[in-house]
Order: sequence, then C-alpha cells, then structure tokens
Amino acid sequence: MHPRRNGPSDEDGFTLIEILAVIAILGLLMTLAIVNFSKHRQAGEVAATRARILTLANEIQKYSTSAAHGGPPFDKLAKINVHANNTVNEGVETLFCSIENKDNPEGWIIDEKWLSNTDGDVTSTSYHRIAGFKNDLFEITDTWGNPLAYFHYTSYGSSQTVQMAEAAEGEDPEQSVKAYQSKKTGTYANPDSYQIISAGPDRIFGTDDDVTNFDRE
Ligand SMILES: [Ca+2]
Ligand SMILES: [Ca+2]
Ligand SMILES: [Ca+2]
Repeated sequence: MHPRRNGPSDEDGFTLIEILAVIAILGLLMTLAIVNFSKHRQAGEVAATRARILTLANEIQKYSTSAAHGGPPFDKLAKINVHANNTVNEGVETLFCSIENKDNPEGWIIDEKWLSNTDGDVTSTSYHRIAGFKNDLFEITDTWGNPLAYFHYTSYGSSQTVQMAEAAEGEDPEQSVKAYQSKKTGTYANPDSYQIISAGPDRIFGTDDDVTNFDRE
C-alpha cells in the first residue's frame, strides 16, 4: 500500500502556469506548421510559373526557327497588324497573338487557365484558335494570375505597363516594367532574343522574387 499524501503536491494536477506554457508551445508549433506549409506552397507556385515560362520558351523557339518568322515574336501589336486601343499589357498580348495566330498552325493552343484580360481590350479578329472564343486581347499569366511581361530585344530600352489581376497591398494595379539589366555590368539579359518576367509571389515587378527566362546577376 502506498502511503497517503498529506495535502496537495505538484503531481496532483497542472498549475495555471504549466497550462499557459503548454498553450504557448502549441501555438508556436501551429505557427511553425503554417509558415512551413505556406513556404512549400509558394515554392510550388514558383516552380509552376518557371515551368510555364519554359513551355513558352519552347513555343518561341519553334516560332523563331520557322522560315516565316526568323526571330522571336515582337512585343508591339502594330508589328503584327493587330489593332488595339491601348498599350497596356502590349508585350504579352503580342506574344499571345503571335503564338496563337492562325498563320502559325503548328503553334500550341494556350490553356485557357493561363489567360487573363486584365485591361478588358478586344480586337477585330479572334486570336484564340479554340472556336467560339471572343476577340479578347488576352495576356498569358503566371501562377498567381498576373500577366507576364514580355520584351523583344528591340524594346529593351523602353518600359511597358502591365495591369495586374490582383495588386500587392498598397501598390497600383498598373505597374511600369523594364527589361532586366545586370546590376554588375549594365548589360541586358538575352541581348539578342527576348525576356519573359513574372512579378513572382510578391506581385511586384523588379524585386528579387521575380521569375524569369534568364539568369539574373
Ligand atoms: Ca492591352
Ligand atoms: Ca488585354
Ligand atoms: Ca516580384
């Protein structure tokens, strides 16, 4: 038989401080789990955007090497005789119209889920090769649903306006974007071809998390 104890001891239950400590530790563990989960999700989104850009690069390669073109798509709609009533998103709209153009029958039909029309513009012809599609001047987007920026090398000196589907907090939905220039050497990446830039998870162009078709240095 165990002797009966006299009076309460530490083993009789948890003190308030112990309970608070357990709650604090559980809270910390949950926070760590959430942070870890969102880091994983973000890495997955970045990888998916990278894969999207790689697919586009393959299509641009096919376009560039065809006898009819002999170079990457332009980034000005007038160059491919497409009428537009604004210049917002013009680089990536020109890329879309070039790849989806009926004159490029081997071209790949872009997944509808990759497209947006944040500036709501239309032209006289439908450039989407799926029948029945409207005449939207679509943009090709990143995994966060924002239009990519696309620059033909002849436009590296000038800026483009990209209208985001969802602006970062405190930011204007319209962003002015320029082709990437090395901070070390001042030279443009891909000086004789093109640049594709996603604003990345922070939805702001020109920051370190941007996803591109070239190495930034
Ligand atoms: Ca436009
Ligand atoms: Ca548009
Ligand atoms: Ca960014």
